[in-house]
Amino acid sequence: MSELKGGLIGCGFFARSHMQAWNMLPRADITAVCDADPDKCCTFQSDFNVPDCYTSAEEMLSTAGLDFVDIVTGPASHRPLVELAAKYRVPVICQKPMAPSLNDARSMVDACTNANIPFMIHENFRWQTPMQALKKASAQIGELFFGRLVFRNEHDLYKDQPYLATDKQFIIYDLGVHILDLARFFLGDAEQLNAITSSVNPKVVGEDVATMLLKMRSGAASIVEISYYSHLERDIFPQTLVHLEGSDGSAVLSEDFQITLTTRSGVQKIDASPSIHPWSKPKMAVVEDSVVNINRHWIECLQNGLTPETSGEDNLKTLELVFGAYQAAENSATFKTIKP
Ligand code: NAD
Ligand code: 89V
Repeated sequence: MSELKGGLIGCGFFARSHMQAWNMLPRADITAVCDADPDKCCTFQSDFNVPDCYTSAEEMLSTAGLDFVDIVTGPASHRPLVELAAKYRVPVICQKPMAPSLNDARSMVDACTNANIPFMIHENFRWQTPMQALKKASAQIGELFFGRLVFRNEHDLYKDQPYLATDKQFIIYDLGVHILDLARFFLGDAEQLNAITSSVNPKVVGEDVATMLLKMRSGAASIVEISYYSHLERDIFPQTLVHLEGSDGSAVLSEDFQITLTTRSGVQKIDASPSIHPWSKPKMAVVEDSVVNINRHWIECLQNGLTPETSGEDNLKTLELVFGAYQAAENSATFKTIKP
């Protein structure tokens, strides 16, 4: 199969991980990059030896002859950029969170559907090696009736992502979107959600701690705990811990990617450590390796005409939970999802 020609928009912090991941995948090649800031674009182009560089996304999409585009800008620009990709009928990947409102997100999905182009949200947490291994293990524990997903640390992520300290909606929008997606990955879609939020770190504007309780459509309960102000004996950022219980046993992902699978026939220990790539910071390996995995999934979908797991349509259900959580926290009420 011939190599796919890709373009990348947004040459900031996380685009470097995207680029390293693309460079590991022989079936795709990023031949053009774009950033509204010409200095950033030039530096990125030369750091990664990319042939073409643009400061206008429209110019890139209309002239570069791309098979797909990877949007790695912040959420405020996602809708106009995805709609531009749809205008030029270029299959599109867009970073999370999909958009600042459900209305914008729905318009993005509609634009891609009308243009008949594949649209994937770059929701990488379910592509982490330990999450894929846990999903496989959970097939052995029967009908799931309980899940707890925990992401608690006090990592100084404001250094690399300074915008997070000033965003009015912070942890549920930026990080909760990943963990709520994981809840759906393991336990299926949700029908009810309740949330309690707190703003603990005085240097941060939005909420930095949230606890959510979900009733899944299957009847299972899940608890989603997220915090960026937890001073613990050991800081395990960016690990997510997961505890699943089913009718035939339990599957638990503990610190350092160790899974304990307990069934009626015994206990099995599984090491689900991610690959540490030469370009990856060891602490960030679980996230960076997941970028390689999801990018590989995109190539497979594009080359074989398959729908990506985290298509725009699918991700609307995760985003609905994000905004539902803010609504529920504000009203001290239970949010009920609309779609069956
Ligand atoms: P950043 O601010 O470092 O980089 C964004 C870049 O996009 C900037 O260089 C900016 O000039 C450029 N840009 C903005 N609008 C543009 C436009 N219309 N045309 C061309 N360029 C434009 O941001 P970041 O920290 O890299 O985050 C980018 C996205 O990645 C966010 O949505 C964030 O949530 C997501 N992210 C995901 C993960 C993950 O693990 N999945 C990790 C970090 C960031
Ligand atoms: O998704 C994010 O924006 C990052 C994280 C490191 C949690 O993946 O902050």
